[in-house]
Amino acid sequence: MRDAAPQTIHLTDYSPFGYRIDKVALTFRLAPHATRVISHIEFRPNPDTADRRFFLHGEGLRLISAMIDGQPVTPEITPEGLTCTVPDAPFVWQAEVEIDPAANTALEGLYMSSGMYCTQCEAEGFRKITYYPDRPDVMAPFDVRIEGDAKVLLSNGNPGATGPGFAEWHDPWPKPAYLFALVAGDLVAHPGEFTTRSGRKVALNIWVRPGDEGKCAFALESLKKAMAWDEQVYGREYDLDIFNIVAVDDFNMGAMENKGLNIFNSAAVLASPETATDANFERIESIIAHEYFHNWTGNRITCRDWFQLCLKEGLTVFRDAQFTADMRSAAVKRIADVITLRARQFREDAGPLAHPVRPASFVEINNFYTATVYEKGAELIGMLKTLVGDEDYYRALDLYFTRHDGDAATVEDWLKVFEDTTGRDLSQFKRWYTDAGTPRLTVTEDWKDGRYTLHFEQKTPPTPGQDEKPPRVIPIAVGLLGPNGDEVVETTVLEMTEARQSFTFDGLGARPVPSILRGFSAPVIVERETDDAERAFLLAHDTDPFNRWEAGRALARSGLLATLRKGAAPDQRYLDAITRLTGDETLDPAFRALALGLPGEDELAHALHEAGETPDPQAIWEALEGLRDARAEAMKTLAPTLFARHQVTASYSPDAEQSGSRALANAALAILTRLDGGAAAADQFASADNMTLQLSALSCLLRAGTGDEAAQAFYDQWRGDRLVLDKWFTLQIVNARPDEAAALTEALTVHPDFTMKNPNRFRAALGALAANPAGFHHASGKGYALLADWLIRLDPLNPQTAARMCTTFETWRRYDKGRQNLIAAQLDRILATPGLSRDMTEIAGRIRAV
Ligand code: B3K
Ligand code: ZN
Repeated sequence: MRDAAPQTIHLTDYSPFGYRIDKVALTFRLAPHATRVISHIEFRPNPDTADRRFFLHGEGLRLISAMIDGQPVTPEITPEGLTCTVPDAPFVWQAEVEIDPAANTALEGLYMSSGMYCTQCEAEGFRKITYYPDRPDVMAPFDVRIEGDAKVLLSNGNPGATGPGFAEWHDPWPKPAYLFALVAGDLVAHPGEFTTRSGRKVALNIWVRPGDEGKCAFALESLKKAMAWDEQVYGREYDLDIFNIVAVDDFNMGAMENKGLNIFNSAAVLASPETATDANFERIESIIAHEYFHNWTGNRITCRDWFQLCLKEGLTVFRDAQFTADMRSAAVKRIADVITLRARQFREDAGPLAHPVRPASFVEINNFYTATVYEKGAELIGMLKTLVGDEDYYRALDLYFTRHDGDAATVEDWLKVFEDTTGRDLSQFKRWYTDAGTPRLTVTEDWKDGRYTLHFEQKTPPTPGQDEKPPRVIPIAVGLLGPNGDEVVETTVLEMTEARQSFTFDGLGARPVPSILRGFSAPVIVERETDDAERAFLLAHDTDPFNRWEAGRALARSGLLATLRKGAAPDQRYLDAITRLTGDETLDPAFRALALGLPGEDELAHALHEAGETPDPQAIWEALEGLRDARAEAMKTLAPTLFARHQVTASYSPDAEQSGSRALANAALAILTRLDGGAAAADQFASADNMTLQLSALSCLLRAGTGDEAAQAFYDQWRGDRLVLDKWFTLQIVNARPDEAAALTEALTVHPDFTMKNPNRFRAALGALAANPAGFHHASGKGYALLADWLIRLDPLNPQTAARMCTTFETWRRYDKGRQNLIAAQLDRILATPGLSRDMTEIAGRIRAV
């Protein structure tokens, strides 16, 4: 149990630790319920501070013995750690503790998953392994000896001596404790090799449970591509003799970048055509790259404190997005990223959990691995790159790597390398890091005597604890199109720094149509009076693929809002435009598949709320269904043609080209299912030889209400495969009708294959309910009560995953009084739970407080 009134940590309270560490040596004697950890740590006073308090973090440890310079000591122990009197000179701390990995259900620290030992130390898990200054600014080289009877014993760095029942590892690169890792189990390797550009041969291994060896090839290839890409684009080479990746079934997130020993959720590594979809393959490629890229942006240069988390996460997300853009289609990647940013980060920024990219305080740092820190953090890097230009961006990065290699750095250090490289003053840009909230960019225009002027006004609404928002620097990429669709002004970046600012374009023959915020050059909301004719024009002619997609999305959204507000029939202009665009065989199929996506239920609810209206989740669901039906009617000739034309006949590859074709064919199948009652989907389900086809067919059938038999067949076929079974749970729930979703979820949570101990399975059921907004927000309140029940049950076992899932409630203030009361009652019930974790107390409390 955590303490009753959790403490708030403030950025302004930072002070360096009083000691530095020259060396750490750890011995692990593994036993499921009684693992012994013996530490030998060489401390010396830190010359940068006079503070000589000696506090070591430690939680849930049984201290067996402690010595300083070989003499037994009796430290003072609290639930958070220990203090001890120490010499005012270099000294050696030695301790032995006992821990219980088999009882560790929080999946933080050393725990067991399917019989193997593994660790997760970021952010503050190392303190559950041994007493240590568990803070990222304390860096040290680690030697590790593992004693245990598992076949494979792994830790960070390069391998040392091994023998029966033991293995030693040496990591020469000083690292903070959060990058420590240990794995022990009867694993098998899918091996490979990479030679760096300076000729270092690196052994690569993907370690999995026996039986999964056949699902590693793609991850290994992705790793090699990432290693080569980081050399080519950022000049960064790998720095150890070995790089190990381990797949673990029970894991709280996607993966973890421990030095030389990445640990992955098995869902983010294992893939075969039969068991993984194209989207899974793409996600694996990008997560493998993300964790690998952390070797430089995160590990070699780490964070001074957890407030600087965006320094490694924002930058690494930006780098992995660049990688995916290079490996696949840049336009498709950008559109997909903006869809996610708006769905997750804009939502967060508009609600009670809004916080700056660099938060100023936190209670539980695990609650700050958010869309704001990650995705908006990445947008800030993209804006900097746009503002300084590519050449200066890479020069600044070179300086960052040389100046800060081996450092625990800050956002100030990061901005300073850009200032020193370019001579720019970035103090105004820094507001993006310190101020929460999504700026609204209002655009008006003038046209007079061949002179076209764009007037911009920026305003950021208040967020919790931040009422005033001074103007920010906003890079606005703009292009202008002539009346017949030609581009008359190519993409130009306007740099807005004031609250109000105008930009003029001269010498135009006719009033242009503006294409504003091309490539989504800043994470803002553009507000501009426009009409559907102009949107349809941009959808047909814009040369910027992002804005072309955006025009289609806006057209769909405005029609849907008209249906919701006035009961208007589905918008014919949208139907015509989307049919034309989707049938245009000169366009990339992946782009067309994305263009066929409709604004989500949550996006529409958000739009109504922003406009001061109260969204009705059921009405939103019906409006979308109505539009889908109308679109099927409008595409009744095109859909079967598209479906047939984009079938892939070559043998399966998850590459961009084949994935794009399958995405379009599957989007056509969803349309077709509304016309043929599911005949084509049933055929595809029966004949599919890969998961992308099988799953999309099942999804169509479930959505049509004719999927029960297929769902049973799918279960019978895949009941032995944990990852595929997760899909089975999710698909049924996300496709359930609003009035059935909560009951179905409840039924599935008592299915013998459901377990809350596995975060993937928990998310597959309860996360899927959250992803079905009309079901979750059903007026009965059943969805709210079910989620709250499960969060209360999960919290004592795994507070991190429980708290993350609790954010589903963050939009509660959007809805009508009835729903608000129902949700408030559930939040109160959660908050009144005795022994509620620090994680949940913070999240549920912040949500309830608004
Ligand atoms: N750095 C880890 C996330 C750790 C989350 C701790 N709650 C994975 C990543 O972003 O690469
Ligand atoms: Zn990361």
